[in-house]
Amino acid sequence: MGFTTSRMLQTSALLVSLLTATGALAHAHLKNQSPAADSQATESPRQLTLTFSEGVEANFSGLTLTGPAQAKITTGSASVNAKDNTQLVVPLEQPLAPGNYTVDWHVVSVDGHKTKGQYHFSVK
Ligand SMILES: [Cu+2]
Repeated sequence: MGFTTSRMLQTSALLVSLLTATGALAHAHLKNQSPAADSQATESPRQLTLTFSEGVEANFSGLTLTGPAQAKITTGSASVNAKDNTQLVVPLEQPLAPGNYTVDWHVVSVDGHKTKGQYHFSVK
């Protein structure tokens, strides 16, 4: 009986670690973005495009854009590309003044997991 119990515990510990590893792989990580992180755009972008490793849910995903002097920039609402649900698109309603910008993004991937992060770009 002791043998069976410890064997069962081992098996469930293995299952838990396997499930955990699979869950971590399924999270939406930011793969690339436009304007690119740490890049300098020569003219104001019309939109911000963020591409993730997994599909994301538009209703629970978005970003805040902070500009020069910590000013919060009003953007259009985030949407997911109808042809590619790994792409989150945020239109800009007015041209960005020259300076440094910070993007704080948060997404919920199609598997229901939340991820978030931050990157910077600048406009010349
Ligand atoms: Cu996940």
